[in-house]
Amino acid sequence: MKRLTAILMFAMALVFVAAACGSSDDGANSVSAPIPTTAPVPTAAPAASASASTVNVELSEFSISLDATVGGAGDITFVTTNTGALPHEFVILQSDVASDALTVDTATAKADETAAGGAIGRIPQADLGAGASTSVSFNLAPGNYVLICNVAGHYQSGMTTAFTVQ
Ligand SMILES: [Cu+2]
Repeated sequence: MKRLTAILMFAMALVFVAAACGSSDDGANSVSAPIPTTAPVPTAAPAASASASTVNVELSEFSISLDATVGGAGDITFVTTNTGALPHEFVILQSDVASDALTVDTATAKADETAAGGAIGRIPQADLGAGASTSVSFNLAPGNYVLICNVAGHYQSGMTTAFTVQ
């Protein structure tokens, strides 16, 4: 008997819902929501996109990828993340040499940082183990830069990319 009552209650509830739906159709005109006639006007693109002050850097085997290749002169924060399985390092060279044309010292299997113009910033591999993320800021003057990982063999394997400050 309890079960029958429950079924009846359920059936009545369905009828009520159906009736409610029907009546809402009738009243549709009275509840029309205001329709926006103009889309939101997008604000001007931030200048940061042209010359970033924060650059996200992803290091892995064997590449360095940036989310911005042009930075604005002054303090630039590099947020580096090692998504690879090996420790990497992050070296900033101010150099007019093409990023893939640095001289490699055959004895050490490393790019010759001095010949390239000298390192002006570095995150050592002790701070960039697998999965690590490190953020550093450097004050950079306008010019051409090459960003590399100079763990032995890594530069030659492709861990290099160009960066420009303007
Ligand atoms: Cu590396």
